[in-house]
Amino acid sequence: MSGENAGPAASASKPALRVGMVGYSFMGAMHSHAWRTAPRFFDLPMRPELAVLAGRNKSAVETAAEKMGWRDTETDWRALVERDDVDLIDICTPGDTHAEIAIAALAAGKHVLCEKPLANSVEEAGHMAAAAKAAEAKGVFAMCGFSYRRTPALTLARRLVQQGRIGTIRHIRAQYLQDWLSSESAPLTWRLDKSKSGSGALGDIGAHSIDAAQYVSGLPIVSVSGLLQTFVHERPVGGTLVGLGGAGASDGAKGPVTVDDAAIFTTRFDGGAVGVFEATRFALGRKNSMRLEINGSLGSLAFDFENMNSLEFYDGAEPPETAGFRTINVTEPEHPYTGNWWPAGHGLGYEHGFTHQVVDLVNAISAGSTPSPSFAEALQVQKILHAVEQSAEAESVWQHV
Ligand code: SOE
Repeated sequence: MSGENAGPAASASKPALRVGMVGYSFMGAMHSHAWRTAPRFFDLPMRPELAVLAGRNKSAVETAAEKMGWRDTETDWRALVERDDVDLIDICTPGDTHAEIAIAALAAGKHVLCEKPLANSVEEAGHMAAAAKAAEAKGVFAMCGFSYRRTPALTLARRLVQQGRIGTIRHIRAQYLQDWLSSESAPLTWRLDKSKSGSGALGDIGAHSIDAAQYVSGLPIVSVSGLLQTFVHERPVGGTLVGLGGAGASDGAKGPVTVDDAAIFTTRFDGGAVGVFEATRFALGRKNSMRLEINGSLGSLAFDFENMNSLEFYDGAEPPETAGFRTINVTEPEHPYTGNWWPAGHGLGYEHGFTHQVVDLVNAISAGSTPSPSFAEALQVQKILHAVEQSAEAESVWQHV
């Protein structure tokens, strides 16, 4: 069965895939939407069910379950992973909890989908990858949620690289620019607490760029040199969250920011290509500008998530007189995933990458094949994050991954 472009079929006869999810805020809502929507637009070999939602606060988790369509709730993830009416655990919590939940779930024979970055340290990620490898021998699978690679334009970019249209890759330029921390009054949230998030812009959004760059180019990063910067060292505790930022309480109470606000690093890729990466949540005016540009011997590609339904392509084979970047509207049935959605030309949004993630995961589980990005692949990303931190600490000494 083709995952990318196969429409839905009658589902009653399909085996159920009963999902248990931990966490119900931004990512939890997004994943709930994806589990619900995937079987309505794609012909999946299994029938996902929103079975049990877990969260510590009983009334809050019950309200979330009601709103997002979950059948039952738990207030302890340990009880969730032991339930025999759940087949898969979806982890949508901050990074400090990923390893414990994922390892327990895999030991209990549940498939796992875990939000990115895989963990808060290479050590934890290594344990998770080992647990996933052991589980796989028993037909239990784990995947990490790097959703951007399922944006049709980025999947198409990879396809063009694989078709040889770009030739030998020389440069990879990746920027992930947001601005929700620009104001010094934005409150101190878990994303700014290293003990919860592992790192700041580096792991939160730089990790997406690393995954996308390696996925599209097919080239692994082998060494890095980085710098990290924190601009605002203290932020208000409490206050009103608006989206991810907003205004902190004005009563004067402040707490320390323990992560990087900006991460900049250069990389070498296997085979000789070079990369420049930048991740920040202080690029005022840039909302979710996840950009990737690749220059090869035969062509170039450029993508910006703020214009996510298109891909810029420069074909070096065209005569110089008429050559130039042209915009491919990645909205046609010939494009990855898009044929399952709206009539040609109508476009997709942020949430579709998460739905495609569910589609690919369910297809892999049903086929008994390793989903990608596997925990082993996500461990390699974790090693790159760590190498950037080490390099930054040592003031730009090259670090091998
Ligand atoms: C915040 O920077 C954030 O929500 C990330 O945590 C997500 O992974 C990214 O998709 C959007 O921005």
